[in-house]
Amino acid sequence: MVFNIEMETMSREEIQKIQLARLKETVKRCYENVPFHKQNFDDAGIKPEDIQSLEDLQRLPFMKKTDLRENYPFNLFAVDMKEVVRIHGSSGTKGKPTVVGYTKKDIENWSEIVARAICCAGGRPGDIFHNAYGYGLFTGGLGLHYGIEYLGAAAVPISGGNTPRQITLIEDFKPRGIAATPSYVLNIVEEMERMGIDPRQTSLEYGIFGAEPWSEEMREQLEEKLSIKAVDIYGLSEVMGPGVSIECYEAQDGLHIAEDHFLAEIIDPNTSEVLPYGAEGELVFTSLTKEAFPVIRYRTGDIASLNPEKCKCGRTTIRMSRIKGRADDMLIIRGVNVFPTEIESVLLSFKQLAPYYQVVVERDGALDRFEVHCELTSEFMHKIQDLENSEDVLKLVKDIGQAMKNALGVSVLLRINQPNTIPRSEGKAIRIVDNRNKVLMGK
Ligand code: DLL
Repeated sequence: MVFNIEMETMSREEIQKIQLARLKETVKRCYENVPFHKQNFDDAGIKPEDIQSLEDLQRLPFMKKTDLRENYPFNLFAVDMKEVVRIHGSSGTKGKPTVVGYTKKDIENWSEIVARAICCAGGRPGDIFHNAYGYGLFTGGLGLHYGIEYLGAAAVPISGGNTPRQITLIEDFKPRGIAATPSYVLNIVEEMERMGIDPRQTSLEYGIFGAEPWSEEMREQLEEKLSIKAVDIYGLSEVMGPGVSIECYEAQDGLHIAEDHFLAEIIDPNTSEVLPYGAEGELVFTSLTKEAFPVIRYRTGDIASLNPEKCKCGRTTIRMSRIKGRADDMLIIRGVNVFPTEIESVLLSFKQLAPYYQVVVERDGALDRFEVHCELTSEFMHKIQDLENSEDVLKLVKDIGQAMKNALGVSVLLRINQPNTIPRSEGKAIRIVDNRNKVLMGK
């Protein structure tokens, strides 16, 4: 097993040297093998030989999700299909799925990247690892799976769903690690409580959670409820899958990018201008080692910032902040930009609320109306008895309203429901329900 841990503690000069050599190879591979890239480079008047420094990256054109759709299914692949050993993609709920491919070498690299990520989260060889990410076209399940095996840990490939069975296996197999979306882990915790099992008493010691935006307050709840360390893992199928970056368990302060495989930039989403470290903007990734599906300056749509400071864990790799949200999911409420994670932070700071919520968007004449739907915990419901006529609930609504206004700079409509009314997730939670284009059927 080759484990390139030293890549994580190199000096900036050393890592940049490796990055430049790999960037040159990637650019050449794209230019020579993918007509889409050749055309884009020619249009921009750039040849692979023009890339002589990492700064030259900025001369290259961006790639977007629409480029993947327009080249569906395999036209962006840079190798012969005979060399492709795996295909993943998005579910395609918004049109054609986006398709990505991997060679044997790509899978080997990805496995190593994820194995390193699990170590970063506190995992080690010999662990039993409960993998509740969905197995299938989605990269979560198989991505983690190969990394767990590469590390020399035992993968429990349970996938998502069938929550009572998940709990039986956690009780019986006694895993140290667990991976799932944060929203699904909450669902597992709730089911444990329903079954009379104390979630703090399981064998679990660390959790690797991601694939959807989540807040610091959500981390606190998960760590408290399960008595574990919870770290954030990021990735996207277009760039590879899970493992592009991950927090370390020592600092839990930003996600270390696997910089020997991915180059990150932050750009202004409106002007495409590259922004300095610390500035918030859209994350852009260039792959450095991928063979089957290399990406050049891929615009992720995810909003974050970059921090080049050495971490207290000893790693020197650039860290990205938690993802604030996807640019597509940004709500504009009476002129103010709001991400669901910001709403989550406020809601989860109220112990009377269960950690489930949705933002429902309706058309109200010519305007959009945003309603935040949340629910009470069973304990609080039990205490107040009557949701409609409780002084405590009135006070709660007022307090949350004020806290939202302070945090977001705008007031939002709040709907507080009975316990168990917001849909539970088995994968990525649906945070925004957009009813604006819903056609009303019937009489
Ligand atoms: O979600 C890959 C993954 C699997 C990451 C398991 C982590 C764990 P996609 O289905 O292609 O891939 O979705 C990628 O999900 O562009 C982000 O918007 C969002 N996302 C992924 N990880 C995080 C995270 C996988 N930690 C899209 N925080 C990305 C916030 C995340 N958003």
